[in-house]
This record gives sequence, C-alpha cells and structure tokens, in this order.
Amino acid sequence: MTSMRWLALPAALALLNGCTPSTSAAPGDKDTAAIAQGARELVQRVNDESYERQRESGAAGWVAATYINDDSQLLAAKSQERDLAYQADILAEARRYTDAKVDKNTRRAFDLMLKGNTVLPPARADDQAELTRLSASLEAHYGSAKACADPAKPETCRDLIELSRVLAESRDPAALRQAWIDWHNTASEQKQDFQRFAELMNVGARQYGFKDTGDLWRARYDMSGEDFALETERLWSQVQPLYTSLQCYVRTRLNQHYGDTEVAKTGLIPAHLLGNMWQQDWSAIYPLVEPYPGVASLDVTGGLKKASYDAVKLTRQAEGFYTSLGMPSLPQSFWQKSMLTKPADREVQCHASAWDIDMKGDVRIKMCIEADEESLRTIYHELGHVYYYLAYNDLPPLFQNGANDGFHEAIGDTVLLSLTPGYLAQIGLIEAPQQSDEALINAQMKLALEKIAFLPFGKLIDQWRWGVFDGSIAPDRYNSSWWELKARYQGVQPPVARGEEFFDAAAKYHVPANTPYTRYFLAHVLQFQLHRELCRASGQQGPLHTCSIFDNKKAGEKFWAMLGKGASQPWQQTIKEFSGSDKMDADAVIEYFKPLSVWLEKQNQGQHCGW
Ligand code: X8Z
Ligand code: ZN
Repeated sequence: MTSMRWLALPAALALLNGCTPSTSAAPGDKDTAAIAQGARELVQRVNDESYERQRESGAAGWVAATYINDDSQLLAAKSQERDLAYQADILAEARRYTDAKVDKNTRRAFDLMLKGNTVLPPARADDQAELTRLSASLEAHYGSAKACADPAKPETCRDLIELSRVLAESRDPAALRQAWIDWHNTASEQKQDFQRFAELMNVGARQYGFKDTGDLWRARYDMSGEDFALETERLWSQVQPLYTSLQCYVRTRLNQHYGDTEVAKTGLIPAHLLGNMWQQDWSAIYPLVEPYPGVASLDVTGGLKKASYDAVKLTRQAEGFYTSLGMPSLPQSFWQKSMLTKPADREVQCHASAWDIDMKGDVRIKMCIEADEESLRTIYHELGHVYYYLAYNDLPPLFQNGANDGFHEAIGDTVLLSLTPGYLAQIGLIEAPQQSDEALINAQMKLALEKIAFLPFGKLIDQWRWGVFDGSIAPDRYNSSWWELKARYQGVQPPVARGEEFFDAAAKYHVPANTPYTRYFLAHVLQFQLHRELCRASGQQGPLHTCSIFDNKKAGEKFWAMLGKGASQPWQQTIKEFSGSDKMDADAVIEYFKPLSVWLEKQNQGQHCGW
C-alpha cells in the first residue's frame, strides 16, 4: 500500500541464488557467469535489506497516517526521501545488468525493482526532497480537510465522514448540493502542489527511460503499456452496455423522485444525487430505485445496529469468513496494533488501508469503522489485502506483492461476493430471503449499484492522470478535463459550474495520496472471474449469483495457493493456473448480472438511454 512497496518485493531469491547449475565452460563463459553472479547478489542484497527498510518506512508512514501533524509529516517525508536515494543507488547498480544473461527469476526481480514503483527518483537530491515533502503534505491535507462555515468556530466544521453521511442519507437536494460543494472546495488549494508533484514525478520517470509517469504506471502488467491500455478499453467495452442501462434506469427513477428541475429525463445525472461523494458507489440510493419495494429486505445496516455490532465484532465477523475457508486466524499483533476506530483526540487519515509493516507478519488495518454495511464491506476488502500479505510472507521481499495490483484489490471483494442474501440471513443480519424473481432482481440491483456503477469511475481517474502526466491535460484544463471524463464515462455532471479555480480531482483520496487507480477497475472485473472459479472448485452448481464459498475448504485451498504465488511469476501464468485462461475478462460480470440486464432492458423501453 505504500508507494515504496518495491523494496518489499520478492523472496524466492534465496532459492534462486543457490540453484543455477554451472554448465560446461566455453570461452567467455567465465565473464558471463561472473556477471550473472553479480546480478544475483544484487537481488539478494535488495531482498535482505528490504525487511529493515520496509519496517522503517512502514513505521513512518503508519504514524503519519494515524497522527496527522507537522512532525509526523516531516518524518514520513524524510523516510521517503531516504527510500528514494536508496532506490536511485540500487537502480544505478542494476543498470549494469540490463543486458546480462541471467536466470528468469533474477530478471523478474530486476523488472519489479524498476517497474513496481509508483514514483522513480529524480536525479537531483533537491528534487527528491521536494517531491517527498509534497507527497506527505498532499496526503495529510486530504486526511485533515474540513469544511467550515466559520473557520474560527470548530463546531461549524464538517469532515468527510459527516459530509459523506449527508450524501448517502439526505434526500433534500439543497443539503446534498451543499455537502458536495463543501467537500470539493476543500481540495481547490492543492492544485499548485499537485502540479509540481506531477512534474517532479515525470522527471524521475523520464530518468529511467519512461515517456512519463503514466507510461511507468502502465508498464507493470507483464505486457507492453500500449497493450495494457488496449486491454482496459476492451474490458470497458464489455461492460459499458450494462452500465448505460443502469444509468438510464436510475436517471428515470431519480427524475420521478426529484422532478424535472433537479434531474432531466435525458442526459447527465447531477453528481450530488447518487448517494456518494464521487458517484463511485450508488448503493445508498437503493431505497429510491428499489425495483420491487418491500420484497425481501436487504437492510444490512439495520441488522448490524440491532445486533450491536462494534468495530471489533465486525472485524471478527470478517475474519471468521476467511478462517472458514481454512485460512489462519489473524495474529495477535493485528488486534493490538490496528487502528479500527476514529480517535477523538487527533487527526487521522480515515481512508481505509491495510499494511504489512515488516513483510514478516506485522499486518494491520487502519480504518474508521462504523456499524454499517459500508464498513462491513470495507473490512472484508481490507482483510483481503491482509490475507494476501500473510499468504506470501515467505516469498523473497521483491516477490511479496499481488500477481498484479488488480489482484490485490480483488481478493476481499471476491470473498464479499459470497455474502449472498442466504449467507447474510444465516448470520442473522437480514431476514430469510424470499425465493422469487422479484427478490432476485432487488438483490442484483443493490449489488449493481455498487459494482456496475463503479466501473467507469474505476477507469476514468487514471485516464485523467495519464493525460496530466503525458501533457495532453495542461494545468489550465485540469478541472474541465476532469468533468469531460466524468461526463463521458459516468454520465454525470457537477451540481454547479466548476471552473479552473477548483480542483475536483483532488477531492478523491487516491489523487493526493498518489495511488494508481486502474487497479480497482481491474479488480471489479477480476473478482467475478475469481468468484466463478472458486465456486467451481467448491463443487457448487447453479447460477453464479447464488454461490457462496463460505466454509468451503476446497475453494479456500485453491484461493490460498494462488495468493501464495504473490508476484513471483507473470499474472497471466497465475490466472491460467487458477482458471485455465490467461486473460482478464468481464464475461463473468455479464454472466453474474444476466437476470438484471434482461430486466433493465425491459424497464428502459421507450427511454432515450445514453447521453
Ligand atoms: O481505496 C479503496 C480501499 C483501500 S485499497 C478502501 N477502495 C477504492 C476507493 O475507496 O475508492 C476500495 C474500492 C475502491
Ligand atoms: Zn484495497
């Protein structure tokens, strides 16, 4: 999760190092062998040093995220600066081996050392220092941002949690609009810093032969960056018709609820009406668009409140699902060191994250848990990261990573697809579900508001950043380009005019935190593929949407084996071993939502869908 994660890559190297047989000598072989030996030693050194380095940057990052203040920011920036300098030294040494003949694991380790980075060091020490200062400051600003009617009076301030609650629960258009505007305005002053930060990252990326930072970010998928961009287009084209159908239906229902003055019958949906600050998850407006009102309650939040769930009980509940698959219990240190609730006495970064502090099992999550359905889902998501860490902790640090970053984001979500209405009823969170077509459509609608609504958002954030990095989106068009992409992909528009004095992209965590976002788009495709395979392994027949792998050790074993491979081989090989196919593909998404897509087609008859 930290941007310096590459230091924490593979572990299989101890093994590799000892196992390359020396073959019969030919002239010149001695040099070749010595070079190969040097390459292996460098990889070994990086692996050996990773634990301590990761422990230090992990500690600095953890404190900066759980005690936001000037001191912790300074320490995090300094630690990142040391990492960048170290990285520059190692990559300079690694350059000597660019054309060396080495075994495939050593080559892979070198590849990951370079391409596994979100940031590459600019050559000048001053630039490195400025870059890490900006990085720490952008992230801290997001974490502590508040909208205040009167800045002198703290009681008039609202933070992201409060503003998000308004977006999810209020049905008053004026209140919704104000909450949306208040949060987005907190990001405006970040524009200069972000612009400079992007420039410095590009300086680093270019130093190592990449066209720009976007080129670097696309290079990590075991295929060319160009092919990767085409792959994301292909996946998007598979799901786009279903998204368009959903947008159309939701627009109609919102129009019926709010009237023509708030939502037109055609065109874009105003951003403040979709139940979420960024319109990435529309499930909060389920009550407004429920296909068959009153059929089968899916009120998980109500169930959690009734059963007095708190942060620990929720986390234990999620852990229980993973252990039911045969995975280990969380270590004691997880419970001692995690931050599960929002502390009252200090600023913290509430955006949830999962950490592997030392690459040896000091795993934690940092979250501001509330007793609601969204928190339940997020804990499952975060524990997916944690179980991935635990599964590959024995690999050499350079290989301690996801098959690709989309896999890392998909694990917890895959498990969540097994939280079917049947399972939720079994654990007492909702009433026993009715077995009817109406109940099925209701359940599919609720999930589609989360999963299908997310897809265009998952794609557009990096579409925007790739443009910023390659210069096609200049700073004087940051905001207009953002809203062009929001319109093109999501079919949404801002509730009020947003000129270049605003910087709305930075109102989303991953922009100031510099976390690449295509991973979530991939994860939303992959999780259905993984779910389908695990269901097959569990021996269940019947439609995909009825399958739950809860308590199924066969599925768990298959899952755990895949997780244990980490990044030790190309993701194509990992998914091929897992599913028989070496591609990411959205056909499982389409299969899963077949009943809903047929239903939506009918509902949308007579509407002008699209925008
Ligand atoms: O950032 C996250 C996780 C941490 S990796 C909470 N997610 C994305 C988001 O919130 O925007 C999970 C879903 C998408
Ligand atoms: Zn995640």
